[in-house]
Amino acid sequence: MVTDMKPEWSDPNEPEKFSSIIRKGQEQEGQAASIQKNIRFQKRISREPSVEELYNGVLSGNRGQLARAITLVESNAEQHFHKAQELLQKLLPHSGKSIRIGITGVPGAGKSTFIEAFGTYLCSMGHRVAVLAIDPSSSISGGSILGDKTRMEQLSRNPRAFIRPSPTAGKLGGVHRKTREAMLICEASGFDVILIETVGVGQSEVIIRDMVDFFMLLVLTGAGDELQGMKKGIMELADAIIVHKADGANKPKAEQTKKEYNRILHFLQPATKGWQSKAYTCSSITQEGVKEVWSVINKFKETGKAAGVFDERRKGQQRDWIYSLISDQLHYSFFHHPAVKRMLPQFENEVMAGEKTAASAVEILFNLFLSGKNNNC
Ligand SMILES: Nc1nc2c(ncn2[C@@H]2O[C@H](COP(=O)(O)OP(=O)(O)OP(=O)(O)O)[C@@H](O)[C@H]2O)c(=O)[nH]1
Ligand SMILES: [Mg+2]
Repeated sequence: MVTDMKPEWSDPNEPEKFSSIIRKGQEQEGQAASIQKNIRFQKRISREPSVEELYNGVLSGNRGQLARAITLVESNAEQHFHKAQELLQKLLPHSGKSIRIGITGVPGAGKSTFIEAFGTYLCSMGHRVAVLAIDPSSSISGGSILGDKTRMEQLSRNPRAFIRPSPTAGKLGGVHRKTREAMLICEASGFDVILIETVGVGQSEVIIRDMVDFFMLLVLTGAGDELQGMKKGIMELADAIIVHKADGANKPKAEQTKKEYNRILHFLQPATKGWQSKAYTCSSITQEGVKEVWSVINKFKETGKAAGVFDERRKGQQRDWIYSLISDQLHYSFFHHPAVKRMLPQFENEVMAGEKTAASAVEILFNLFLSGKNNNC
């Protein structure tokens, strides 16, 4: 008989998302004792770890506890939010010691392949590398870089690396907060290079720029049209532009594209005060240029630290974070307010029918929200 029994732990807010059903077994003679023993064992391993256990696990570099700690901050359950914040508060003094690198580019630019090559190189140099992702499509399609693990095969097997697919958005803050908090946990666990990948299609590159020290844009060869079509905005965010896949027959074209980007970059507002963003060529297949990217990042860190720009940016990011959390929280509270939820569809129709102005609908909704009342109007 099929029952709807669930495991000891499943997200109470999304119980239907539990991924399997459990079938009752047929008890064989003499099995009772061993089943009891097994149940006790299961209980021991499936118990949720305490904040203290996670804290100690993360600090000692225990990968299992690190993954659990990130799962906790990614949880959409309300009771986990407070536990996660308690953990983060304790870990905060141990975070911040890494170089945070953002990598963006159009789909197919080779971001994942670059991370595989770059990350593997850094591990061979004795670094510990954590790879996180902001996937703007994940909250819609459920996709993530999980599939990319196959493209980061070597890196995902490297004991010095840790790859975490992108979280899905939830109610207590979106993907933004979760990625940022996952980054702090990885730092506390001893990862000294954090790589954050995002597809450059919209707002995600602005979000990523706000949480990293160094931001790079991966582009493909293609002069003229493609370059003209590239949004100036995204180029102005980049500390380096990497003309990727500079190998084989593509190499001379890549050199040419590099020159063209350099010409444009020269006229743009620098992304970081005192740093001239430049274009470089690189191939993740032949590894040519991979080392150079790391030297550029080190140079950037050195000059930025000396000029105080590096620490200034981090402080500014911490401050801005408060505001993005406030807006996340306000957004969530407003749209989940029972009266707002109830009245909004009606107001939408009235506004569309030209019976009410949008501004007056918003005013009524805000009055309802601020009064805390759940009644209809
Ligand atoms: N020739 C050449 N091909 C490359 C290089 N890097 C990546 N590729 C190829 O480009 C394709 C896309 O690479 P990905 O790493 O998946 O690109 P991505 O930017 O992560 O793509 P999305 O995750 O879909 O946004 C793959 O077929 C790679 O084999 C390179 O350095 N040289
Ligand atoms: Mg990818």
